[in-house]
Amino acid sequence: MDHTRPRLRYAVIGAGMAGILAGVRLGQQGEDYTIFEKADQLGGTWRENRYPGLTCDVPAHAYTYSFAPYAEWHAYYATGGEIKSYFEQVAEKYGVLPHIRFGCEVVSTVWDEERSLWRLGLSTGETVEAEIVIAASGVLHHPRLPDIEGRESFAGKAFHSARWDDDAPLDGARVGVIGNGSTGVQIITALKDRAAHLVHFQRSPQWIMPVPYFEYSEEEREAFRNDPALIDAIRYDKEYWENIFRFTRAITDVNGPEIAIIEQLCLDNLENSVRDPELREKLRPDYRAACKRLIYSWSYYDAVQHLNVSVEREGIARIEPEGVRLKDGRLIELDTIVFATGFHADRFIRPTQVLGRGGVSLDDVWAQRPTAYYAIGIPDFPNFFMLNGPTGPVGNFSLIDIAERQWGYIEQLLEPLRTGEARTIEPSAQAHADYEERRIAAAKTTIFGSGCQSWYLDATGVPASWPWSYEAFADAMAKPVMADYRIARREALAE
Ligand code: NA7
Repeated sequence: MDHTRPRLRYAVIGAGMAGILAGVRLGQQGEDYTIFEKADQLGGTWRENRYPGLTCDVPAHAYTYSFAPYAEWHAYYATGGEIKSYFEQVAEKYGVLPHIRFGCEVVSTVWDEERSLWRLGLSTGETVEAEIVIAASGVLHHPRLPDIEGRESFAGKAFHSARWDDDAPLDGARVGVIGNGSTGVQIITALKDRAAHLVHFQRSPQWIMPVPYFEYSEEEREAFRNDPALIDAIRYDKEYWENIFRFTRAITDVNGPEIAIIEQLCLDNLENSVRDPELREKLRPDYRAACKRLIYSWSYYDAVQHLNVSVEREGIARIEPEGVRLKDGRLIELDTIVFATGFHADRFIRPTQVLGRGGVSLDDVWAQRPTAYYAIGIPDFPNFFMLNGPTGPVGNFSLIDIAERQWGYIEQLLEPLRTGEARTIEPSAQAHADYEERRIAAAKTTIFGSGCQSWYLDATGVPASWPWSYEAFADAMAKPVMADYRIARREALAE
């Protein structure tokens, strides 16, 4: 059937890595789009986190858009500041910046069935319309403060790692870091030479995977500038990708040989790096490797062996004006406390109020757990697509690569809307229910569900992530099963 191409407006929510990706791609296709960003700068997680030692644990050359390699990384792993600057440069180079409305939070987005469009309420008081919403609002951006008695009573500076206080005493000060995820580990590593006394409060020890670290010389950067093939050789390094494939297979095979190899590598790292047997035992995890997100570090075990650094495994009884009172009665006096206690990982686009067909609220649909068909869309939320939404892959690999694959999938869903053949598209309720049933059954058997606490788990204790291999994800994203979609043709609704 011949249709005229309709005018489509795209509202992209969030100017982080995924929102910029959407902007680049929509711009290349000449589409009419606006990115709404609540903050006054872009960069998402790389804007919000500024703590000392902030590093991406994906090799820098693998943590770029496939279409925008970058020669300037200072080292094999990039700092947060470098990554933010990279996104700023990409947004500028690809003409995305003029499409971003900064300081403009989307507070609601409501589906108008009659007109087949979304009405977005903005923090500025305006209402704007868009036929298509791309939710690129990030995952880990609602800080989770610990529920520790007396938290507010501390007399010094106390703050969450993602709300860094530049006035807090660090140099020559007594600093406590509560939390032992990637963030806590990176902060300890960065402060070991600055604080007079640095205390790492660990509720659970971590598996620490040793990784190489080296800086690139100016000559090497010059070579990268002149020959992008050198960058590709790192980005597409066979061994690196085999490790990723092996890692995701390991996640799905808790008794298999591959997870055993990971555990052995980490245990060897502990044995070979930590000299004091008492400290070594304190740092030894008692759950399966990769159950929590593996920590990649080349320097943490060295840092905790510095004389001014101590590891505290005794539970915290409360926080007092002078410091942290432990359950054994000791008081650790401190000037600064950093809560590296993670994020509410189940929020996604919320608190934005999202109302789909018939006024159905996303909050209600997600009352038990956030879900989406193949992590992309939700029944009754037409023309609404998520990047890095719930049940997407998580692990020690590049979320940029994940978002690019998701965008490739979304583009295929957009095609019938762009040609004018269809007015709306969304996954069918049946397809979504089948996907969730299979996903939950598989997720329970992954390493994430092997009995530890982590941000990977939903409120019912089921891992909230993609439970199959990386290859399976790549295959699924390569081509949508269009029969699983409910497509409203222009004239009539056809299932
Ligand atoms: P994570 O990985 O969620 O880690 C949070 C840490 O905080 C973890 O060690 C928790 O211990 C600890 N925690 C949380 N609440 C408390 C209380 N009440 N007392 C003591 N310790 C507590 O957050 P990150 O910011 O490090 O990293 C998040 C992700 O960002 C990371 O995975 C990367 O993808 C980037 P627990 O293990 O629960 O015993």
